[in-house]
Amino acid sequence: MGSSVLYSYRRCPYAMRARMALAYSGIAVEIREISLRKKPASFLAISPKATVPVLQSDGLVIEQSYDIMKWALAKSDPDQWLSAETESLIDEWVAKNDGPFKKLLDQYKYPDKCPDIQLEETLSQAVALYLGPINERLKANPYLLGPKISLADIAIFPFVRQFAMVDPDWIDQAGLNFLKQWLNAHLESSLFLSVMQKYPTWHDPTPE
Ligand SMILES: N[C@@H](CCC(=O)N[C@@H](CS)C(=O)NCC(=O)O)C(=O)O
Repeated sequence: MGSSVLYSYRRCPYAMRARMALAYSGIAVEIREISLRKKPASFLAISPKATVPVLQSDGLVIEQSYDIMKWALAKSDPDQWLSAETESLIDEWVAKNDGPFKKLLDQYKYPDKCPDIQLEETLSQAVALYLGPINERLKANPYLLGPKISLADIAIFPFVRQFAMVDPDWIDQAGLNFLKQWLNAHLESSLFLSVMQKYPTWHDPTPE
């Protein structure tokens, strides 16, 4: 395989999950940490939609984090994070995460941008729609789909992490103990820690 490049942003949850899948699959990739305020021309040239992560590999460009994860797992999935039997269920969890839950997360993180929305309402919707059902599932099993880790856990926990970081006491107050345990296990995992190392900001080489 030729060289692969991932345009990334360390704290972006979409980029985190892509980096984790690539690392898990053992795919060598050059991580280019970019500035979201001053995006490099080489990145905009391959992906005018201009969101991270974007993977470039052998002439292929993948512009969606979940697609990057699946691409990586199709190459190597030693612990079977994804299978024909689990795929549609995982897709459902991820769609719920990337759609309605991400919307609530943004409302919660940036309340100034949504002045009409009440904080309590956002929190209760997030619990009813998403965090509560996850907590219920985790009562019986350590992972979302059962006794084994799957792509769903990895695709979702960076977003739950962001939610929990807004107010570190809230998760306890809300009684989401199983969710908290699951989140902490992922945050302490060597996989997560390995993709959170810091890189200097990438700049395109200046033409001679
Ligand atoms: N659907 C995209 C969403 C990616 C996304 O929204 N990334 C954010 C950073 S977390 C971004 O690049 N935003 C553009 C910007 O901030 O300029 C994916 O799954 O990769």
